[in-house]
Amino acid sequence: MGLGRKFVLGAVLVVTGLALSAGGCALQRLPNVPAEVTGPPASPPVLAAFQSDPAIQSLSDWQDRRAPLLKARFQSEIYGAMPATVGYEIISRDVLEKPEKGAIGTIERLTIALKTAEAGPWTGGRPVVDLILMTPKGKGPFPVIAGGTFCGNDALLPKQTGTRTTTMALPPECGGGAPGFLVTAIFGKYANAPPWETLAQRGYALASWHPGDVVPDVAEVAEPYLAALTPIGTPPEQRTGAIAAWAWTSSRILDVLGDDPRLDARRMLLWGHSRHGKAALLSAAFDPRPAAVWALQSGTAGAALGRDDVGEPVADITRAFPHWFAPSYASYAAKQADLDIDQHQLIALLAPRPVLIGTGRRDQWGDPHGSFRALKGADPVYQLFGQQAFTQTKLRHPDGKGVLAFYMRPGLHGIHTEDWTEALSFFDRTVPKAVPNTPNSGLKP
Ligand code: GTR
Repeated sequence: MGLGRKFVLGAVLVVTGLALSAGGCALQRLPNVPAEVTGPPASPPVLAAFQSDPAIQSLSDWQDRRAPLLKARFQSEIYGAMPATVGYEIISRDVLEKPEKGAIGTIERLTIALKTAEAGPWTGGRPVVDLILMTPKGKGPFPVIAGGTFCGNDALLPKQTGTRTTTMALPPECGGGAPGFLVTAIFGKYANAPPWETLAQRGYALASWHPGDVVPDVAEVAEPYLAALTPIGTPPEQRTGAIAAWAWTSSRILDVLGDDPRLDARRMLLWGHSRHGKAALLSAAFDPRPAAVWALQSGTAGAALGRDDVGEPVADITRAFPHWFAPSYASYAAKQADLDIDQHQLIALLAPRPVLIGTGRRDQWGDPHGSFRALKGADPVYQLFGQQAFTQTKLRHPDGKGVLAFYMRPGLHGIHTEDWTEALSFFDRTVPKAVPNTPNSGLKP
């Protein structure tokens, strides 16, 4: 290496180091949220009369009347219309790593075309999703942990660095090619890629895809993709938002995973961080197949209550990310309390399936307390299904009892070792080790 290049490299390292320590110190000064739960209970009470629907007295009242009403309301007021389910086609399947001696399992790349009701601006007219599927060695069918990646799947494939796995526009957070070490220094060791080897050792398969292959996470370019996914006849203020499109994408991926005999279709577990946590919750609210969900720091329009003015306001989220939502959501910007639904009702739509909500003590924007109270607010519906009540009172770790669980780890917004440790022990505890071909009791929605 010439002297000039050494100098440039040195300068880059020094500037990066300074930026990281300045940014890191500033962030570490963000105050902790209180150690005890604060704030009012979720409203409206989940079983109370809602609009013209009388109070819920039984499980069938919930399933037949209230759940469809809430689904309609979440679409019209927050997320926009869910796209129509049409089907998928596997265009290619490449084995990137075989379970040879020493290898921990098989790594495959699938290219999947999603059929849509209408042709759209995607190359070839329909969305094409890059899916990386990692299956452990040994005899399945394996439970599979499925979730979206922020910036494409490149970081999942350390041996293939340099491959650009998406051709879609990426948001600025993806750094326009910023070195992976910068991203992981700020957002945690697992910001870009789940700990695949640990998962494999624990007997889980991993499915990761890039939701931005369907709707790019860039407000300036997302609209034509959203328009193409919006069912014909939908009022303009309810056009499909990107979170709904990504939730729909999760369901299409579950179509693929559910058809794979190496995977256990009754143990497909959805997870997501932040915006993808919002999408994971929404997806499972509309799709009975995810057997459990882990939403990490999903915040506003995720697990956090929105009517209490704590955490990220509707005004901010709809200004920064107008493409994520139905245009109608922005009309609540100055009057959040006027929205007659809240996120505990979304979580309740997942009942009786296990839900783990993860938060960070310094992530005020993600509203840990509002997320805890949302679980509490959803709990009466879980009890209707005969599930053990959500009795957790401490924020730090789940109490290891019910299927609703919460944790708050130290630190900021990101994905760290502790998050995966909490998630795996939750999945180990709540998702039965199914014997192939026996009914997976307790998990059926
Ligand atoms: C933030 C946004 C949050 C959260 C987060 C993320 O900028 O305000 O709602 O979704 O992005 O996805 O990382």
